[in-house]
Amino acid sequence: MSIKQLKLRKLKMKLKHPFTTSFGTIQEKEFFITEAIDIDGKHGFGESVAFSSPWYTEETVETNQHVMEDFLIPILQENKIVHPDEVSELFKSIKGNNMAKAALEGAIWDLYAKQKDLLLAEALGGKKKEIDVGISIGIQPTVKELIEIISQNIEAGYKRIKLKIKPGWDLEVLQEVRTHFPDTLIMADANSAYTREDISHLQKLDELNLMMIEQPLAHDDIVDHAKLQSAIHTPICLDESIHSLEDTRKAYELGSCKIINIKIGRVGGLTEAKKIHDFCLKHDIPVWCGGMLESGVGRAHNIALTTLPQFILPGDTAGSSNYWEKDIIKPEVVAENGVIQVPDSPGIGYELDEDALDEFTEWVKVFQF
Ligand code: OSB
Ligand code: MG
Repeated sequence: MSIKQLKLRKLKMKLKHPFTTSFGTIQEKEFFITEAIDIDGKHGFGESVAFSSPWYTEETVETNQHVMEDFLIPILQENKIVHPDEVSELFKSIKGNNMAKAALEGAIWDLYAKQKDLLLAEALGGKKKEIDVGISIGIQPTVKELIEIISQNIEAGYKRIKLKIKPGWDLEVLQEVRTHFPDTLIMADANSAYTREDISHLQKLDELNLMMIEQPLAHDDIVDHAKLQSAIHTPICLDESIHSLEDTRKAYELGSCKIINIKIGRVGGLTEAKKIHDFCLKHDIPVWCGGMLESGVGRAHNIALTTLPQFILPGDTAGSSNYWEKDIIKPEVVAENGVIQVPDSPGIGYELDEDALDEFTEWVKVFQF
């Protein structure tokens, strides 16, 4: 693929509204935009999705930088790549650190698609021209405010509403929400806030007709989730616990969940995401694409992945304006009535907005190949 240069660009962007989950509040997103450049001057872009603190999983912005600079980029410098599927193979000697791996692999996938004059979606084998999306709503100061925000997002046409929950902000809140919105597709995401001691409490959520409950138990568990799934009717969706096709297979065999949330960063890149997708397609497991409060570049990758056929449930990739005053891509991602049109130019299909990039960039490092 003749990569000539790789750029790491560190950005910091302030979210329009703080986003509160069971593990804490995120107000600012620090991340890397990766850029792979070939001898013809074509550019491929990726994004690192880890947060500043290891609250969601163990990776952070700093561990991403360390692992990319000290281990992954040297591997890329030493090896020729013909197809982006080879990247995850090359990275196998480095354990874990999936978000760091995905950030680099993503830039290479985008570059590959542009070299072949294909949409990234097409390069992955995706056929959809538009995708359905929902929205994820953080924990709010009051139920009244939550209900107001849900109303606005139903009005905006989002295809499903995901609500963050935690002990003390769950059953009663959801009951009130359900009373206000009897027919809305609603799901809850606990981000690992419960334990097996809470099984009888979680059984009470069955009365709420939720589409699913996402990651109720520990971030690294699939055993207790199986126990919980056999005790509740609401489908469990795994997020944090799934890092690979192997994890997916084991969760499926154990009965730990009925739905999988695929996040490109958490599984180490698009190649592994596609493998998980293909397994789920074969075994009739519904999947959807999760979000990590990404900028436009990460959002574009999510859109491309979601064009694959088994993404039958609406994902978390809401429009740019839900997160940012100004995104770093042109045009920004727009969801109209909960539908995003897949862009139709090569690669990720969006241009980088140089002014916005300059505004949010803290530093740039260049690696020669
Ligand atoms: O668990 O899906 C999650 C945001 C931050 C950390 C974890 C999660 C989330 C979201 C929002 O639910 C995703 C998004 O809108 O990008
Ligand atoms: Mg989640």
